[in-house]
Amino acid sequence: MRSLFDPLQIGDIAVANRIVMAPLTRNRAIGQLPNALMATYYRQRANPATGAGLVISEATQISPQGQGYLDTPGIHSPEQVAAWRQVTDAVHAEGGRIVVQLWHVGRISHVSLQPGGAAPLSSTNKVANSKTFAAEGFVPCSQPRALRTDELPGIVEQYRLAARNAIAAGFDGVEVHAANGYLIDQFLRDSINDRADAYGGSIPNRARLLVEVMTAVAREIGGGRTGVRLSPVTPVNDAGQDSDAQALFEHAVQQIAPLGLAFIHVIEGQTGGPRDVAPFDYAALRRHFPGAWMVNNGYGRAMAQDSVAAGAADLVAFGRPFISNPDLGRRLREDAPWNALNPALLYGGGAAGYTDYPTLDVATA
Ligand code: 8OZ
Repeated sequence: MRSLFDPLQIGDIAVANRIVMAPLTRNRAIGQLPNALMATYYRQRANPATGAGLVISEATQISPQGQGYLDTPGIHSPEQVAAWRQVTDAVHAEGGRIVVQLWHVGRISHVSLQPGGAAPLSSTNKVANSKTFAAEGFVPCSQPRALRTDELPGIVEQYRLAARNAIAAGFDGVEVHAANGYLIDQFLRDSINDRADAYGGSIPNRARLLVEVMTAVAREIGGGRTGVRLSPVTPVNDAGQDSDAQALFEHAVQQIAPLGLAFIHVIEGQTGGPRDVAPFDYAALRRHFPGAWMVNNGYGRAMAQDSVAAGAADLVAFGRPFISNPDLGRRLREDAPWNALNPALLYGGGAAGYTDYPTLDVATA
């Protein structure tokens, strides 16, 4: 029987176990640059003997316009690429694997974070009824500007160049962030996308940007180093619900499956919330994809073990549990208790609530 602790070949990436550290926004990249504190944080979680078999980095903007929150890292400048090296080297020194999550927030942004104070870019001119975090604290999302059709090749190009930068920075691959109501999701869903061009209306049209991005990234770095994160029914970031999420996401997966992707990562239900927020047949989605299937959202030890043992998932991503338990892998193995999370220290700040959560050894010493 398959176990959470068995190795797996994910496309071109060999992982030592099925435990994944989910992408987690922590807002410690001052000036959009990865730093030594971040390298320590990732290193603490990267050794497969005690931590994750695969680390997915925090969401990382592919361009200046792709930023929506203060102090999130970028991967679009030479300085950022060089700064990521300390993180990828630290993870590899522990015997771990790491992919970077490529992110464009679209309309989930604020003019104060945009170059020249310009309007954030989206599929639509409709403002998101949501908040983001800027220098002045939590602020309502700004009025976006709908991208013109002739601007979309430039967006695809930003993803391609970011993927190239990822390899130059020492990452083992990338995960394209197509979830949680950010740019690609703003094109996918008819609850947001109100376009009249080839990128709006029908399901194939709304999936077009995702398919073009995945194709460009897979061509650039290889499908075997490329994954994608989807969240078919999450309502977060004012994403609403698509009128037929099942048909939309089955079409999307059918279209990208021939690219030979390393993995698909699915958030089941509402991100960080209830798993049963809306009906969705995830098993039907998986039937369209032959690669590694990664699941996420509220998994505990028994549920994760059962999922892998039953073959329902190949990998399980843990988010908040990995924040408060750097040695979550060991705790899963030994069925040890988990440290509680301090939600006040999630976003921004320094080492407190970031690199100071105790391992089992420290806690029992
Ligand atoms: C929490 C806070 C800010 C951003 C996501 C990148 O939900 C995020 C995010 C989460 O995917």
